[in-house]
Amino acid sequence: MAIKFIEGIKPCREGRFAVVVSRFNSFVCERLLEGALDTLRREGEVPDEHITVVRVPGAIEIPVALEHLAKSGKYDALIALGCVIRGSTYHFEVVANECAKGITQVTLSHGIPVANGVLTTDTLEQAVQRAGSKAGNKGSEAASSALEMVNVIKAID
Ligand code: INI
Repeated sequence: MAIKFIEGIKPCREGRFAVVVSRFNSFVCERLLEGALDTLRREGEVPDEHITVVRVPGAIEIPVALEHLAKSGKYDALIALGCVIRGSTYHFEVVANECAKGITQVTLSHGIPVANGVLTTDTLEQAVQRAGSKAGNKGSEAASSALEMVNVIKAID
């Protein structure tokens, strides 16, 4: 008996994706969005008409937008992009934890991949490094994971 391996490939021309991006720390979040869109188009070969971008005020609002997108049944995967910086708020833990918890809840309750591209850093400098400079682009990584998971789930089902 041969082992059956299920692995996602990246091109996903038929897939439909929604990206939820926070406006808080928009300087960073817009770079994450650029990375995510670039990866969906180039790696995933996803046509623009299969991509929806939803802007929300802050990371706290990301899960509720994800919940409605998931409930609509129109998307194969969702991508969450945001930036929570410890130095800029006394309620860093609340914002970061509630956002992460909400993302997990949506992905498990609807059974669709939600890629977590929400940065949580101590400083703005660390965030900038993860948004397209020396530490890569977390938005692009999240999009890549969403592409792979759509194909993995298709292969499992
Ligand atoms: N939202 C963020 O996305 N990042 C932050 O760093 C942040 N800080 O620092 O407070 C933040 N706060 C706003 C929050 O997400 C909500 O938009 C706000 O509380 C209204 O519900």
